[in-house]
Amino acid sequence: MAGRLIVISNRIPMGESISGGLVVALHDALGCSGGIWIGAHPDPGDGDDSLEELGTSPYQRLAFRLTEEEQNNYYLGYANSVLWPLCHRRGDLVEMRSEYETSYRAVNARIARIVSRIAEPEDLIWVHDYHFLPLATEMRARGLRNRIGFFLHIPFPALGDLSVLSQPERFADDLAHYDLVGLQTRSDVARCLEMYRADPRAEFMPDGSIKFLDRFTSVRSFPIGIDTKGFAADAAQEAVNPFGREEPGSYIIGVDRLDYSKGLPNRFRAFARYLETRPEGVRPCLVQIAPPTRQQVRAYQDITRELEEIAGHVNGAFAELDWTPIRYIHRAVPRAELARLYRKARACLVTSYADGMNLVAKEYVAAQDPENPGVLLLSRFAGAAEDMTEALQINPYDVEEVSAAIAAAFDMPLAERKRRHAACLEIVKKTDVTIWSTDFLRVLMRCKPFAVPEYLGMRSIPDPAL
Ligand code: GDG
Repeated sequence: MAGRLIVISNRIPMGESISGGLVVALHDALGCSGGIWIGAHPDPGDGDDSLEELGTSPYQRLAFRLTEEEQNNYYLGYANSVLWPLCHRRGDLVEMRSEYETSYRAVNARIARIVSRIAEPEDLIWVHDYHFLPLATEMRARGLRNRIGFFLHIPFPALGDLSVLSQPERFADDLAHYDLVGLQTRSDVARCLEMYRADPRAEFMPDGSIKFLDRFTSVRSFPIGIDTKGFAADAAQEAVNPFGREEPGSYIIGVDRLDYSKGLPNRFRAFARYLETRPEGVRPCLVQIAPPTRQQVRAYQDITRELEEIAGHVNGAFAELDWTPIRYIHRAVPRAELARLYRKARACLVTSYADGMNLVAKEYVAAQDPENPGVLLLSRFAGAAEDMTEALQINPYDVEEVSAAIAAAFDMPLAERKRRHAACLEIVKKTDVTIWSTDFLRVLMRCKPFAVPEYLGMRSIPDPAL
């Protein structure tokens, strides 16, 4: 790569410890090319254009600070109370306020100013997620001609749902300022292309790219994955015992940020239904790790309360002196413990109503002992279900079906568990996070440089690949 890689994401690793799939992948990609990672500092600031250095080796980490007002209106507001519910098919939870969108645009304009100051013509710019949809529009307006890629980690919205936005036509326009738009699945790509097909400003080119007004963009799927080897190694570490003396017999695991898109209430209901219908069967625990997230947003306070109530009811109805059916942990657990928890669990429940990919599904598979693996119960609405066809796919809206799938997981013979696990593991390896980032960057590097209208009298940068 001739230039540096500049990554922009809302979250940025703060300390020296590099863990978590995405962080590891971007860390590796940046480590190879030498580059810059820009993200939001968790503490508030006065919202100026300055960047704070968090570390320089093996690449630079730079943080901008949001004001409290920006944190409320841009982050909790437009990003997480408009775009997040919109993309997760929860239009009923969208909270429209004009100050949210104003702040969202203003923060994107500020980050564009900052990036324009530091980017050199040969640098590749990789923007992450729904916090920064209009960032390329703002960067192009400031004259940046670099190749700019975008990756959306969450589901691409359905065409009809975009009408929730005050100016839905800006969605297609903003995305078309990127040279490459990466999405998680083929279904996401289909929805994105449907949006462009319905837009008279877009034209499809013979090479599959889209001409939008005077610009070209490509849309492709790049299913994200995990650091498979690293995760499997953590899981096999026998020294780590997350339960101490309180180890349950057989248990099912669930690991999710406490988000309404993850279908947790129905998961608890389905588990209760299993206990009800199988009084003679295995008495497993459901170990649910659900660290809090976005707690200032009303919808997240509601789901937290609802889940506590359901867990209370289920435990009240079924618990015995020596057995608690649901162990609900409303905080984060260390990564090595998590890996170990996955390995020992007889099944993993993923019940998302909508999910870009769902890394938990891949982590669970990577963590298993191939000689005695557990069973993955995977919502058919998670992006991971598109390729992991040998998981036990479930409809999370159907409590009876999920409860029957729990029973099937406990009854499943070893040979079938091994066969299903081997097939899923193959997919997890094929979509390893390093493959994901290198594939994306390779395609981005091959994109034609940003087309500059002739009448502006500018020259586009030469393409070394041509
Ligand atoms: C978004 C998209 C897409 C969870 N609790 C703990 C913990 N975690 C880790 C898991 C996993 C990650 O958080 C969650 O990733 P998911 O993919 O399941 O879901 P989102 O957070 O919604 O992520 C999603 C992803 O972006 C990547 O593109 O797959 O669809 O929504 O890695 O292990 N980690 C630790 N303790 C916890 O308590 N250490």
